[in-house]
Amino acid sequence: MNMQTIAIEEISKHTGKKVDLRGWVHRIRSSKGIVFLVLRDSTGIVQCVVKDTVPGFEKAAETGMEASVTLSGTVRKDQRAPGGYEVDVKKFEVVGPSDNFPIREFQSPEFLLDYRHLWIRSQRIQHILKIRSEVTGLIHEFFRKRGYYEIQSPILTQIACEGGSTLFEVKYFGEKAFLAQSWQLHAEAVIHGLEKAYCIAPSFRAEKSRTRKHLAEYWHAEAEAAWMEHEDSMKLQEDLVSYVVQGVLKRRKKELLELGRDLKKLEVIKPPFPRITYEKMIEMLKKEGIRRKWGDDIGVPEEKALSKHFRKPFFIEKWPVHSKAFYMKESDDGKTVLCDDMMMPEAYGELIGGSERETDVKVLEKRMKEFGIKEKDMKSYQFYVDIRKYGSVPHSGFGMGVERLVMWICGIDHIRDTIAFPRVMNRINP
Ligand code: NSS
Repeated sequence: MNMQTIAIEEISKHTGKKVDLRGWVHRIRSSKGIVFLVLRDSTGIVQCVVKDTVPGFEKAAETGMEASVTLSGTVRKDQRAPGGYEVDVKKFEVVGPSDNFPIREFQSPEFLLDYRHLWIRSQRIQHILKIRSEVTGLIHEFFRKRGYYEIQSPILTQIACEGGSTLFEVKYFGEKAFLAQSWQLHAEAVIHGLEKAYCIAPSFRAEKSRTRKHLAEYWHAEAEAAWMEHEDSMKLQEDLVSYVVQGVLKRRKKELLELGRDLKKLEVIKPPFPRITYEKMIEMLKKEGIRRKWGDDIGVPEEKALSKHFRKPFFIEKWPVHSKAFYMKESDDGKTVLCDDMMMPEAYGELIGGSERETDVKVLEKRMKEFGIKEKDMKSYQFYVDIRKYGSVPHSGFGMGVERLVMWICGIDHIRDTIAFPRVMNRINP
């Protein structure tokens, strides 16, 4: 299509002038010799009026929702039109017809997921995907400004970074392999050369429960740095989240407002974020009438009770040794590890999991046994232990769920709409 078309968002600059437009039919209705058609492109929507004197009027009158069209017309200011402008069409053509578009108003979430390949055109999903694109762009920007190198790590592995219960198994030339749960264990090797590394990559978790915030395939923004201790890692995490949120506020305000997001909830996101220890968390929960004993994990009721106390994201640090992963460095108290979970406000739950890593080979090997890594599997982890034997340095890192961040920034209630084609337990299509 070699027409010199303009984007719909540019329409106000062309008042009184003739323009060429192309896009899809968002809505259409006709009455007595006139067709009102709302045209959509990736930048917005505009109402176009086709009268029966216009060449192509018959085609316009028969056009179905979501047909692709090109048209030429004159831009007119009109307070009553959505967006404040209207186009008086002089010429109209259908590029790709569309009969009986299956999506109508008020359809169930499951129906919309079955037709995700078409629902993806909706204004709502487009706003979210634009915000998502901004989020990943800002994450890259943040790390690069701070001298981090982007590193890709293997997706096919034989190691379980986050325990065996959520591994996806695949066949690897006759051997058993898994889809990566995290880049972390390989990244720890990389930072003994590059010092600072980050990635945005897919991670896989065979989550066997249906929740509002778990995907089987999600995008994971992870960072790892040599010489970085637990405290510095938390500073990096709060800086990252603040940078992304402020960036989205600046660049995607329109989409946030269209989604009905309360911007005040985002404006306050600036460092520092409050910190509480796991021990303090148990006390806070007790005051809320929720009893949790040392070593217990928390779920949605606890997240809700805690988040009432915070307007910003907050850290829960220093969890009991055996409640987290094998690789975390033991604190001086001997019973906790130097780790943090960053929790989102408004009861959105965990956004980031991070820790300083254990560097003592003996402690690490002891932990691997305690966490159930079998002797026969040890050869796959040998590289990880090896890193500690040759010029080991204190180091830390963390992982942030991109969809979790997008979900909270957009203020939406289910993670599935933060990614173009969600993968959850009962769905691998389209
Ligand atoms: O399991 S984590 O808590 N931590 C790790 O994977 C570390 N190895 C990361 C690291 O230190 N490099 O996952 C990190 C984050 C977690 O806080 C969530 O925001 C997100 O990854 N996450 C998920 N998002 C969507 N769906 C699922 N299933 C999911 N699991 C974790």
